[in-house]
Amino acid sequence: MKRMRIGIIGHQFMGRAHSNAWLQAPRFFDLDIEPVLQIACGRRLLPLKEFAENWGWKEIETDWRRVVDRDDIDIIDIAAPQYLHHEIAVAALKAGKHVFLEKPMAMTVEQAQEMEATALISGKVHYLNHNYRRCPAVRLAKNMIDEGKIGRIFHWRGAYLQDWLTDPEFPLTWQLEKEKAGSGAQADLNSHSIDLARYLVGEISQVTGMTAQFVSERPLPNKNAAAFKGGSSGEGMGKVTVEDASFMTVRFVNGALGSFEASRFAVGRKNYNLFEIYGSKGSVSFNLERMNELQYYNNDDQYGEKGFRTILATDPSHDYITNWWPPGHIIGYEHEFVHAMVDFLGAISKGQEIHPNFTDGVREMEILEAGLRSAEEGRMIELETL
Ligand code: SOE
Repeated sequence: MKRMRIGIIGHQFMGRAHSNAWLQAPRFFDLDIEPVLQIACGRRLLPLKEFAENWGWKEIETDWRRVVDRDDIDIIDIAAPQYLHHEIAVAALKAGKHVFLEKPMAMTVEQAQEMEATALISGKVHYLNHNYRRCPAVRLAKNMIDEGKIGRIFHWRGAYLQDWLTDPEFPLTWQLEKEKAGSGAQADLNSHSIDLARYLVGEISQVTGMTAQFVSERPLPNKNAAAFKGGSSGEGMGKVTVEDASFMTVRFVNGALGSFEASRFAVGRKNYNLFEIYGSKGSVSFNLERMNELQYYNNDDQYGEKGFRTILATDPSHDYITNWWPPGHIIGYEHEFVHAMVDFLGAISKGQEIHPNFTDGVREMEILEAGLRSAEEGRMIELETL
């Protein structure tokens, strides 16, 4: 079995989700490549050391350049904040590494374009991790749409709603700083919805956007503060420089009309990543908080017996399920990351592409940027004019 050594950059929420997935992938799936958790990289030595020991990373390093420059590293896993994505991904691809990159792709369209060009020239596998594409229930929706079960699509409705920033005392973590996050709910949450909309409905041609900021300054964070995990330093306040909510309406190239709602102030919604797709022959609806289920309305059902039904996507016929448990023994958030690692290693072994890749990422960045530009300028943006 071919072994491939991984260097991971970042050890917070995504570092944990990725480490778990690299370990579980060979335990539940037959792989041609064995992933080796070789070296973990982060800025703070003590938490990095604890992270490496907990997950079994063999070495640690505080300078990502030294990880990228190592000849014995085959894959670079970028699980760091997006302000680091461009520099690390370009360097890793130029050093001949395959790149597994956490979303969102970059800070700007220009950065994303350079990452895509470098990836295409490198001939290496480049993957942008939008984990929700690899939910069995989302794959079921994709298969039903591709088989024509929904017919001509009229509408997409995406709503990615959380509420972890509603408390004005929640500290100013990096997700709230433009120079580190690029933007707020738009890049963090609408990026996921845009990826799912492109995957399930198609490309977007026109965008209008509107944003809001509800809390303009917050307590400075302590060193342990992170997404969903507060902790103030007591050293004063800092300015929030991103939007708290970002809504868009779009026209798809195929004529469908769509809407996107992204907010971290939707009190009561924890990780409510919802989409609804309405077509001529039927409709589907998915919500990550009930991630094993797909709602389906079949417009060809018997008159008087029509209604949305709940499909539990845990049968052997549903993608990935045979490698886990019997029907009804549901899977969770972390399993999508395992599926991503399995497909990423499969793409390397077969010399194939995996989607979403950096070309998908450029499309996504264009739509993200169009939404924010529309909100700023108060006009609809035609995407090909970007
Ligand atoms: C915070 O909003 C966050 O961690 C996102 O950054 C992730 O992409 C999402 O999957 C969960 O919530």
